[in-house]
Amino acid sequence: MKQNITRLAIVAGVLVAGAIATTTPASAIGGAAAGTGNPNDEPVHVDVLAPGRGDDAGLDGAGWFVDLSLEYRDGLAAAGFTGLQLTGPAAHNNIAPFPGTFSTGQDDRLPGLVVLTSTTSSTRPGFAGPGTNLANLFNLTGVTDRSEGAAEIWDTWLVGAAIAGEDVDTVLTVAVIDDLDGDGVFDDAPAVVPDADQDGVIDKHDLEEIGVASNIVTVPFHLNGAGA
Ligand SMILES: [Ca+2]
Ligand SMILES: [Ca+2]
Ligand SMILES: [Ca+2]
Repeated sequence: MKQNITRLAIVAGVLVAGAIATTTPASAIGGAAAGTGNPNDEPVHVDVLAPGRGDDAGLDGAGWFVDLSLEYRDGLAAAGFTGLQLTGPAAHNNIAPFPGTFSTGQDDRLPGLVVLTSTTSSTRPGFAGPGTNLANLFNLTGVTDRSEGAAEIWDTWLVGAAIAGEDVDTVLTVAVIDDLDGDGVFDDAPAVVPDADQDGVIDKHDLEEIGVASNIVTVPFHLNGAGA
């Protein structure tokens, strides 16, 4: 047990360090320009803190971060937030003190979130190409601000394998899906985003077709293929 706690502390330390070591939010330098109008009009506002546009991230296609700030205007219940999360592969998956499942698909803790890359593997087990919702691979989910009835959630993923390739240009796309079933909760993200507009590519236009509750942030960057 002591060993488990120590390991968790190490994981938490690494992830928190990553969360703090942010660069200029992508939306502040143009990321939100890919969105669907004034983000202040949307019930959810997404900021991508990492990666930054044009970054050359990672080791051998892994070891890069996706670090998000998600502000839900109507608070935690509307966000579908089901609890704090500290999770990961193998022995880290869904264990105390902050259990959460870890796989591709809809996140059990923040079930409206969609995270895509344009180069996501279609051959790794559980991965179905660029439409694969990567949200349930996030490691660390917590509540950073609850001012005025809103809820700001930070959500961080340390990418553990080259699931989007290496030495390749890619585009990260992040949004929160609309309340598709009308139950008042943003909890309707799909496991796999379909090519909804049938143009042969899965990207932000398909999210617009499905319906979003937030701005859509796109971040073009490079996955470094070199080792340490
Ligand atoms: Ca999860
Ligand atoms: Ca819903
Ligand atoms: Ca499409």
